[in-house]
Amino acid sequence: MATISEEATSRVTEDDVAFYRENGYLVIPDALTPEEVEILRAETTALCRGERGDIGNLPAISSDDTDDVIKRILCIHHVHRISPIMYDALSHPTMVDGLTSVIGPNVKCMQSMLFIKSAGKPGPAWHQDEIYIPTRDQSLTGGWFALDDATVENGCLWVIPGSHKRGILWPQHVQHDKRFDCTHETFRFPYTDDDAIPVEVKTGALVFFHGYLLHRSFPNRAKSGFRRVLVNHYMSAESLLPWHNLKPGERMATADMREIIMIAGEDPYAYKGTKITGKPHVRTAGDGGCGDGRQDVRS
Ligand SMILES: O=C(O)CCC(=O)C(=O)O
Repeated sequence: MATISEEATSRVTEDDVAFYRENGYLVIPDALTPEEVEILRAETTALCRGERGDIGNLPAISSDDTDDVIKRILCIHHVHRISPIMYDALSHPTMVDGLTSVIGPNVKCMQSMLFIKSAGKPGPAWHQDEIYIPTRDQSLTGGWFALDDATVENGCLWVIPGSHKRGILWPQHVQHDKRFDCTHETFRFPYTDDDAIPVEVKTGALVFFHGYLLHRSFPNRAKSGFRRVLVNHYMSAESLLPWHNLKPGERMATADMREIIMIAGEDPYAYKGTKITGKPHVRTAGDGGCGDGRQDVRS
């Protein structure tokens, strides 16, 4: 099976890190080679066909046409659990380079999300990822691989540069805006939509973004095609991860979700072991029928 590159190339400069600290995001163009993009696209199709194993709530399909197969899905969470190619992509050399530059030497990954976002599909409303994945030391970082050009038309990321710097988690409420999927919306923050900028990137780019950065994306308004993205989330290995509901008697201070993958350095909690047991699942698109998808859709 083809795999993604294992060559180490240092791409992230001190200026890049300074930009990230100031703005809360960073674009690394051409992080993926055209061949790597093709491998990840082909794997996306295989996952959407169900060829890599069980995906909870994968919608049924009768058509064999590739476009039909993938366009019915907005996003699959935790694809690395059943796809060796997606698993390898968690620690792509440019990803590791950037993450060790902005987080530190010891980095773990707890999540992958594969967005397809075909024409007409919505994006998530304003949010901060730390609301979903509490890292406690503000090390949460998204690493977002563009598998298509991401444009204003097809629903690229929008960010409020610098919004991470206050270190505040603003409140969230349920939203019924048809432009957005089932994620809650963050509100009552001291910025307006005019403070937001689109992050338009070419296929193969890698975008890093901070867990406290306010970001959202709009629907894919193109007439056809996809805005495919593989986005993984990472944090410092030193910090515990009190993600998911606490078990009876468990204290928040010591809760630590161990479905993690080390991608750089040492795991100070290696003695606890790790386990990757869950299955991937499909994120609900919205379309007026969110149901209990409005709960913590990041898990
Ligand atoms: O790519 C998108 O449309 C949204 C990604 C996002 O919000 C996230 O990964 O937190």
